[in-house]
Parts: sequence; structure tokens; C-alpha cells
Amino acid sequence: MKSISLIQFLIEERRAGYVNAELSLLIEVVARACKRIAVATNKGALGGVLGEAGTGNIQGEAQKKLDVISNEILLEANAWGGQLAACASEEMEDPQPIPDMYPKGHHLLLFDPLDGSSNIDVNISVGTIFSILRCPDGVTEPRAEHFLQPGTTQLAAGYVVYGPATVMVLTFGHGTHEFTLDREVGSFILSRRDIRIPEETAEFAINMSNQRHWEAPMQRYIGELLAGKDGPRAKDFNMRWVASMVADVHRIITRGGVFFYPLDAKIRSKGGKLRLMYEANPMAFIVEQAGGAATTGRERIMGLQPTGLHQRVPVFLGSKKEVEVATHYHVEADAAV
Ligand code: FDP
Repeated sequence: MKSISLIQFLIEERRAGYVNAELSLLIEVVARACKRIAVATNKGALGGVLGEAGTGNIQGEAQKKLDVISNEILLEANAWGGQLAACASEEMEDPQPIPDMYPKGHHLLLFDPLDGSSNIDVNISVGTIFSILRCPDGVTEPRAEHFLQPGTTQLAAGYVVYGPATVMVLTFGHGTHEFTLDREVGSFILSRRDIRIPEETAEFAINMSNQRHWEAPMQRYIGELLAGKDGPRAKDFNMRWVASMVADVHRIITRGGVFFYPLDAKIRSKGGKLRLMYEANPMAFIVEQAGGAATTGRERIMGLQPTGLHQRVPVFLGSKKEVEVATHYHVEADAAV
């Protein structure tokens, strides 16, 4: 089979009218930055990059050295290219403007530079997640409010998982595609086109240690999965939890399954655990484009009108039928109150 590089794929997408030249170049720049992050993560202890940075991000979470390094790599790579009007990141309170000395473009880039970073020191897969929006017309100095667009307006979304292989999964709203990094050649090569997530599954991912804090409909739903063949679902379910969202979502993209980070009593006041703009929305876009579903347990994630750059939401995503059952239990319980 003839291999197709990311660059060739982007040219094809341009010819098909799915992306313009600026967006295609932006994806190339992000991919190049992610290759550098892959090199840094692969070096592990030998690169002196493991451990705490000794700082906290704006959400009060301890930053790892690799969180800070990955953020800097993405900012630096994207500053001069001319495709962006501004960037926003999990690691920075406010959007980062493009320095005056560089040309500005028409896009807004949001990213979580290193998701699952609590796993770095134990050599478990981590990843980068990104979402690309159009900068509103006439805005030359984008502020946080200009990023607050619903997920349905995303022009592109992707993630890169730094695992045994470095893999990028990408959508422009015309299917979800996977590229594997050929380390010798230094190129991302198309490894799966038009990925489909099976509608049904017997595998779920959730942090079970939070069970006692969940809402009643979540208790009911997971209780039924755990009851297996003898329970109301009449089927045995298997559980997996890497605790690195990119790795858990990549498993679902590969063999199906459902991922949940529901609301619980500990995080209720924050609105959820995962961030809407640079975790939930891009993952929801990727999963929906692969035939899956993504909700907050009550409504479609991509339909939400964001209220803050670092807003958190509950996340239910993956195989359509299971997301529908879990969401139905929540909607039904709300209606009964
Ligand atoms: P992390 O805090 O390590 O960055 O984005 C948050 C996240 O990881 C997800 O990648 C992961 O799915 C989740 O948190 C893990 O949560 P638990 O610590 O509750 O397992």
C-alpha cells in the first residue's frame, strides 16, 4: 500500500475544499511542535524533563516540567507562522496574543499541551489535545470572550498520543483520521482513514474510586454494568482506566468503548473535572466524526455555549448506544424531580 504523509493528506483535503491553505499550514505547524514534544517525552529521565516544575497552573494544579516545556514548544512554534490571531492554553490564564513583529492570521488555537501529565513520571502515555476556531471578523486583538464559541463551530480538532508509537488523530468535520509518526523519516503517515467507533460496546472507562460521590443516575448506570449477565443489561462489561484522557479516548477510537468523567459531589462546585474548550470539545468533535456520541450526561457537549476559557464540564463519550443509555438515565432522573 502506498503511504500517504500528513502533508499529502492536507493537500488532498484542500483540493476537496475541506480546508484552506492557512488552516492546512496551521495543522503542519502543530504537528511539527508535537514531534518536538514526542522527542522530549521519549527522552524521559535522560532529558532531565521528569518531575515537578515547582509552579502551579491557573487552575491551582501542580505543573510538571514537561507541561511547561510542551506549552512553550507549542507557543513558540505557532507564534511566527502567520496563521493565528491568538492562542489559549490550559497552562495560561489569558489568551496569548501573537507578538507584533509577526503577521497575524484568521484562526484561534486552543490546546492542552500535555494531558494526563500526572502519568509522565511512571512512563504511561500522555498527549496533546487541540481545537481550532475562526477568529471573529474584525477582531484584531482577540480576548478570552472571542474564544467562547460552541464546539459546533470548531474548524478542526486533534490529539497526539505519546505512547509506544506517537499517533495523531485529526478531524476537519469530514471524518476522523489517524496518522502514525514514522520516527526514522520524521513524518506522520496516514494509518487509518475514516475511523468508525462501533455503536455498541462491552467496555467502559471511569475512575471507580469516585463512585460514592456520583449522582444517583450514574450510580444506577454503572451498577447495571457491574451486574453483568445477571443484571438488567444481561451482558458482562469490562473496565479500563488509564487516567490519561488521550490514551483512554484512543482506545475507544480504536476498538470502541465509553469514557465517563461525571459530575460528583467533590467537583460539583467546579462544574466537572475536564475542561470544555481544550479537552471536551475537541474530543467530542473527533468522536462524533467517528460515529460516536459525546454529552455532559444531559446535553450534547458541542452544543454548549461556553462561559469561560477554563470552564469544566462532565464528559460522557464513545460508543453511541452506551452514551445514550447513560444520558437517558440522567435526563429521566432530572425530569422526575
Ligand atoms: P491529568 O489530571 O493527569 O492531566 O485532564 C485531566 C486528566 O489527567 C485526564 O487526562 C484524565 O482522564 C483524568 O484527569 C484523570 O483523572 P483521575 O485523577 O480522577 O483519575
